Amino acid sequence: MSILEKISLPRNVMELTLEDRLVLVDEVRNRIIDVIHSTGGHLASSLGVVELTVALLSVYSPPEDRIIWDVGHQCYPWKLLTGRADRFHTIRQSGGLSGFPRRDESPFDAFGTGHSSTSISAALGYALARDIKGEDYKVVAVIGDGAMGGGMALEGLNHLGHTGTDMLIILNDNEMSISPNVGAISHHLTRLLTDPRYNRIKKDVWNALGKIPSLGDRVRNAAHAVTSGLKKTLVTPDTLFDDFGVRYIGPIPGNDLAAITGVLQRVSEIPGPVLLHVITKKGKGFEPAELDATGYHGVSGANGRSNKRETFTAAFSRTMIQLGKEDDRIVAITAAMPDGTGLDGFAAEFPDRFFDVGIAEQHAVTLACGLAFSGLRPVTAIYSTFLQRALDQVIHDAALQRAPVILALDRGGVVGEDGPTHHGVFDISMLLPLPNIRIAAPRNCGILEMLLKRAVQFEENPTAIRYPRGEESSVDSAYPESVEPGRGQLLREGQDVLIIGVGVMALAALEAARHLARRNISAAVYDPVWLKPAPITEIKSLAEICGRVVTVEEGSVTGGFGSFISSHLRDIPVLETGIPDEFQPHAPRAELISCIGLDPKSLAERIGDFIGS
Ligand SMILES: Cc1ncc(C[n+]2csc(CCOP(=O)(O)OP(=O)(O)O)c2C)c(N)n1
Repeated sequence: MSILEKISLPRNVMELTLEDRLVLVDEVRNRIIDVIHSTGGHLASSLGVVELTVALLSVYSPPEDRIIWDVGHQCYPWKLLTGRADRFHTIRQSGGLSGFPRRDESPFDAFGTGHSSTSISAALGYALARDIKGEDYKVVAVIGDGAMGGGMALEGLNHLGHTGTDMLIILNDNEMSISPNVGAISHHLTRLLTDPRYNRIKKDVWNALGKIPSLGDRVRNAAHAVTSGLKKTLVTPDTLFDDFGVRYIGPIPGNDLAAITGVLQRVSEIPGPVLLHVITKKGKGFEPAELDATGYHGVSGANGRSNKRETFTAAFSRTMIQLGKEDDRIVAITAAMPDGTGLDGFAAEFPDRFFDVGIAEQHAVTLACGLAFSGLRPVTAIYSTFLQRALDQVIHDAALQRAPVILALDRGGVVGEDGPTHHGVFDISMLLPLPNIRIAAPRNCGILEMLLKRAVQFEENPTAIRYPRGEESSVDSAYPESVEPGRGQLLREGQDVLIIGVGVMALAALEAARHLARRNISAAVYDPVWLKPAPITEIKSLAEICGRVVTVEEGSVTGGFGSFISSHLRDIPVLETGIPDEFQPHAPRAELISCIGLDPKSLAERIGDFIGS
């Protein structure tokens, strides 16, 4: 029986000897590599924190002590060691474990995450509640160097120092966000790393443990020697965090189990706000991931994508390079996702016109407004789900002031295995009520290209283009020369019902119309292309011919395009279909779409019933 198999509760980790914990580290790492190879998931970040997780569980006692993981994508070792090892193979599969911490999955997950930079605020909430209620437990936020640059983390830090409460922040520094980390905080951390004191600590640890850590008493003694050796060097004055009122300790080698456990033990006894700076290696223990931490940040499983057709991201990427060549007003902005958004190509060609602002979506949008008012044409590429962070910036800075910025919203719709924190299903409902904004949703890559080229020509007002994750469909890749705002495209004529499909849902609608035709129902299919200004006149006249309308969108049905259209079609019955008013779980995208009833067959049935009624 492996040691991992003996861990049914976290306290079992505390009961292990150091040598067993060292074996456990290897077992956890191997298990993650095996499982994520077939399921896909966030591999490199989780591999980097195996020692840190074992150390945390050797010192703290969750669930009484609250350990809060920022972003949560590095929680796989945590899941394995907090009673979920037997279900770990189900991670990210439908009905299985989530790829992120979830309060409804385990009492050991103190705070649900997926979006970045929330851990300090959440942990501080716990710490202040503990103080008010006179309770006695420890609170720890574990945050990466990428997430630390996010606005919320800095807001939390600002408040924490002011409260002076007892709380630990572990800053897990691997010098990487998804891509190499950027910004002043990142530079500051690197400077601390190159401080001779850190190298001295590393040397001490190395000497104490011996080159190959052998097991037995030697390791235990060595660990003790390390911790006492560190006593003198532990507390390094650091003006940045000390000025925030938070005691800075570090940097500490975080992939060294004996060292990190010993240091954590001591740090847990220091009262007040403390920040422990821990250095880890992203992808640790799996060579390909160590060498390419960006490529292995998130990996597809063995049954991953087919990659036969062009993805929307790739189409965006190539169009941006083309636009960059043709028009030197074009600038591009990403919030720490140059690869995911496809802006890496533009960045390589036009480094002076590309800005990676770190995990800072709010800044990314407002920065674009300033650039736009100075005559440039900024394209800010953000996943739909992360635009949620910057809603006020879109309203107050872009729409109200009519800034000609382009928001390229990738991953609009359900995204699949990353689940509810990452589905991009609220963007249409969020943006539709905003005056001045244009919103478009292409159903294929050609239309995306056309829309982007059109959007950069507008002299005034923001334009949001939302497109889904993955490849375009093989059903239809034809596209028109140009579709102006307020005009759409009739894809199929019909007399009994008008189906309006938003973005790729227009293609599901086309398929549904073919099913309906077999039942002698003649359905017209219309792709509005522009959701705002919507092609209302065209829709009204088609609706009058058909007498009934069905709207289909891969977005929240509440406040969505369907309800917007329905408000314009007073006397015509409208069936609005889309994402129902509940958070969608994690599962493959196609499976979610059919569960929601947005696949062509389900749509045809729903439409048939609607007509029958
Ligand atoms: C608000 C928000 N924007 C973007 C992301 C996408 N994202 C996930 S992990 C990550 C990098 C996090 O870097 P870091 O905190 O250093 O953790 P590491 O992966 O290096 O361990 C990013 C940008 C996100 N989860 N949340």
